[in-house]
Amino acid sequence: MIFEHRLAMLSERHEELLKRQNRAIEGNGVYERWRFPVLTAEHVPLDWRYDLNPESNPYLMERIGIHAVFNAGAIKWGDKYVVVARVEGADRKSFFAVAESPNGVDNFRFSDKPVVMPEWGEPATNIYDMRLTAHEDGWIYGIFCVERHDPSAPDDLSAAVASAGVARTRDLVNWDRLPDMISESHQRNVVLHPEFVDGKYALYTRPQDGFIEAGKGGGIGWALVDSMENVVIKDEKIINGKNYHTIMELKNGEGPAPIKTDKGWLHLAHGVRGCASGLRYVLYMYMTSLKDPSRVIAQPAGFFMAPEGDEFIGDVMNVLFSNGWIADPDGKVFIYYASSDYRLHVATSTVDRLVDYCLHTNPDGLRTGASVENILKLIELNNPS
Ligand code: M1P
Repeated sequence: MIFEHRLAMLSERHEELLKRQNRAIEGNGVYERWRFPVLTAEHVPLDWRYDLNPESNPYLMERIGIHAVFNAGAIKWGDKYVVVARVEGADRKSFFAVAESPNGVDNFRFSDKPVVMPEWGEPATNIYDMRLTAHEDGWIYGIFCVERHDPSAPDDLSAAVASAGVARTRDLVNWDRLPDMISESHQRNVVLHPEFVDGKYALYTRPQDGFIEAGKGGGIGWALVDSMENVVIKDEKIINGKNYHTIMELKNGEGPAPIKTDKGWLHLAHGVRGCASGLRYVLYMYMTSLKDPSRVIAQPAGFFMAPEGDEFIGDVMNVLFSNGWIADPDGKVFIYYASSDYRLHVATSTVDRLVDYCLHTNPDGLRTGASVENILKLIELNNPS
């Protein structure tokens, strides 16, 4: 009786959630947020969480707890909007799961099973934050963070090493795992550029001295490599660094693979600063040159998006993070961003609007006086004498 009642209730609620229609909220002209998160722990299929046999689970208890669904890579697949989400269990282990939607803003449904990512080398303790790149070599690459306990600090249970894992697929189901990238630094937030540059694969990197702390490292780096089959990051140059009293004072990292436009490459990234309540993660944008994708040509001051309302609250408060977006052929852009390491949202814009935002927003003058000058100039333009 309990079993039947609970199963009917759970199935009905789950289906209602999956079918819930989303709606756009009028924004600042640059993008629109959408009212409901597109994926949460509650969207995860019931048969991943519950033993659905009344004999072995008469109370229909949740046997496997799922805590959060967040930082997702994204790609258009035929006419479907597909994300490869980071799903985190109650046991704090993350794994990847593919979900697709017919319209990019609601009705996301997970595939039948989570992604089975083949191991490489010492099995990872945790894997997360996949960036998907449909490369001109014909493969779809997924680059993600691979986390293992730091072997040099066996007694420190929070000491970890972050490296970049590499896998590639042609169908988003079967993944070939390639060797993890070799780097002198901790590497998280590594992203593959979609085109060859000077005949080489181009990577956005994020060298750090420690697992959390950027130390002397940090900034978004750029490295060219001959092959994705044995990546050794050697000559890295910082193309987008940190600055005092900015939204990226502490560290920053590339978001999804950049979008090509006729005015340059559009980039979405995250910037981190420290404050009394901890680390604050916001999203920002910049553009690089078509001729040289490592040369920044525009960067609006400050954040593009920061947490609002419920987005502030979650497992890790005050965080927006994005590692996936989709540009449709008609120029519409779907930005998949996660809030507070807990849920996945969508915001929409267009290539034209994002380029306009990048090219016509003042850069950071790095001091109060410069910010006030910009406001005065705008007031003058709006009130010609
Ligand atoms: O908790 C916020 C984010 O922290 C890390 O990002 P970064 O490497 O830039 O500090 C990642 O663990 C990311 O998944 C997480 O959202």
